[in-house]
Amino acid sequence: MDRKNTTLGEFIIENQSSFQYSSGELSKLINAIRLAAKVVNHEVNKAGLIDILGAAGDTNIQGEDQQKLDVLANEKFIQTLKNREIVCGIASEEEDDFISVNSNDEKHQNKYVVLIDPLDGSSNIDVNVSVGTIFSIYRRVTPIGTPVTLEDFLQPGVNQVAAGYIVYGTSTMLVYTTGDGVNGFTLNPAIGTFYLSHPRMQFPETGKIYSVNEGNYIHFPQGVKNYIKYCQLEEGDRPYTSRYIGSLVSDFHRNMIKGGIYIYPKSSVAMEGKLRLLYECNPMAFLAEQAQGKASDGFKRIMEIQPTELHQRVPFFCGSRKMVEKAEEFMAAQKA
Ligand code: AHM
Ligand code: MG
Repeated sequence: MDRKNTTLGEFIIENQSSFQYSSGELSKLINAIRLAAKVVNHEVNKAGLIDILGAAGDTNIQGEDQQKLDVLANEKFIQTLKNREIVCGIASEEEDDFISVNSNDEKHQNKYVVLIDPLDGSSNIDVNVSVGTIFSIYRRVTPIGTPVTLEDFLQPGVNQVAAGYIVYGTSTMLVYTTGDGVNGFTLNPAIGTFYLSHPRMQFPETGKIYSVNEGNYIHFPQGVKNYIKYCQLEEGDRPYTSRYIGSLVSDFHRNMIKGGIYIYPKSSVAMEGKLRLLYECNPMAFLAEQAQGKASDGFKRIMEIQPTELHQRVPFFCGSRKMVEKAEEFMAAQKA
């Protein structure tokens, strides 16, 4: 069979039996995400046409302005997951607290929780730059039929059952893993179908792109400053190319295809960095590792961090394995 003709729907069915503890529930869940992705894609595409641009006039829990499309994407994903009754809990970057979905009702035997960043990089919408959705799926740790608790969401990334992102770019792609490699599907907008366009995606072992907001250089730890200087040095295959979209999903996607490293370090003004462990770093780390790449906080593996709060932030170094290891060497040398 020509793999390029495989639709995401077919792929999900074909691969269902390879999931551990497969019961079809995870397949249904990924199908629901696929559906919500199409709805959000439709809205993102017409952002410039209708009056949905601009701030919604509200702020999220981190005190940041919410864009209208953030709110809309949040609603669409939550609604789709809730209506189909396929999860027992949802946590979103845009919600203060987690949401229980009939988890205390014995009739509902759903065992998965979803953590989601409905529209990442949304400050880019007004200027027609790619944005993304990031999702992460865990099995609940508390008993089925009892209310979900914080414990079900505060799991280390190694417990993820599936993770992925949708990039609303020049074309829209859904990229995901269930722990058996990473596959990318491109949306044919004319018929609303995702096709397997990027089977078995892998980060090149090393690359020539570094992605970091260098405007914050002065505030970076010495280890990061030294690594950036290393990237810029004329030696061997360096200097590297600097590419920073400011949209994690897009920067990650490009680096996975071309080879590169993305860094959002801690700084003297943001002691834990900016990105959220549960909604952004863990899912991207799972994808990176499944694509032969690496993700760390500069010192240790992202997926082994035990979360302590829903909206926890963490420094993030992610990309081609050898590049992340080199950055870690610079961090270790400075112990910061
Ligand atoms: P958001 O979740 O509020 O959109 O923030 C996350 C985004 C990432 O997509 C991006 O890599 C980063 O913030 C850019 O931050 P900065 O503008 O500080 O470089
Ligand atoms: Mg985000």
